[in-house]
Amino acid sequence: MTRHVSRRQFLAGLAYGSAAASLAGCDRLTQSAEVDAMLRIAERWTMTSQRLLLSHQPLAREFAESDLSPTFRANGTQMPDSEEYSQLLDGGFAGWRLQVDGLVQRPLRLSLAELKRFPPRTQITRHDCVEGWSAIGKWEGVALRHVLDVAGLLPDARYVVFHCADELERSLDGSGRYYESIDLLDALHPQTILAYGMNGTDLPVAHGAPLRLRVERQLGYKHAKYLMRIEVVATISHLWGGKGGFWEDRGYEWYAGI
Ligand SMILES: Nc1nc2c(c(=O)[nH]1)N[C@H]1C(S)=C(S)[C@@H](COP(=O)(O)O)O[C@H]1N2
Ligand SMILES: [Mo]
Repeated sequence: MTRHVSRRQFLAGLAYGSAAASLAGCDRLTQSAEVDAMLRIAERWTMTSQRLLLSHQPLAREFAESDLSPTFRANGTQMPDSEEYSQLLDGGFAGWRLQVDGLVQRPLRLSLAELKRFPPRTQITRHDCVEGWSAIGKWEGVALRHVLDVAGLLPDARYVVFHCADELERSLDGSGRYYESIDLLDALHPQTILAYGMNGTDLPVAHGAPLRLRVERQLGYKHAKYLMRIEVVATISHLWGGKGGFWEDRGYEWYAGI
């Protein structure tokens, strides 16, 4: 004997428990068991696709101390030439503050000492530059996620922009300033850190002192050095060339996945 199950009964059966009991007080639309079941299915789809996205967030490979490159090349700016940076460097970065603003609940101005009091993370990873060289280094810093948690993201937050101290290209309007941006998937990734240490010492000037980004699943140019300000935004199209970064504005890919 085959028992015919109507589409309505089938959908209703997918809903957890008794639709009638759980729907008291709801409006007319959701009082239909069918609509209720559809909503539950949609919810499951959303959850499943989100889980899928997150489960495809692999960790970049981490290495051992014995793998450290004997020399780690410096690239791009190796000494920002602004008066402001020189003064900060002369003062041992005691006067430096990382500004965190934009779409956050609590804008921050963090000193190096404050950043070092946050839970530290150390990782040994390989840096790959598009110009065709790689080097393995040890980075110590704080998870960007932690800083964003302290600041509190507002609902429209989608990207994190990194404003740097250096001008890589001379310009009158500031468009030669180095900057970068990543989306929240990378910003909240456990290996995305704001590094103040390299190979067991304070971050050297050539490598971005006092603070640089490490976003390990992307190419070298995403790893902004000489951080001054972190801005949380909803879109990146209003910034300089509109492509989300110094090199992106000059033709490189915004998503530089390795
Ligand atoms: N502020 C700033 N960040 C920067 C650059 C730069 O010129 N200025 N160069 C980028 C490039 S192309 C690379 S490969 C890495 C180099 O980092 P390193 O100097 O520690 O090797 O920094 C990236 N971040
Ligand atoms: Mo690079």
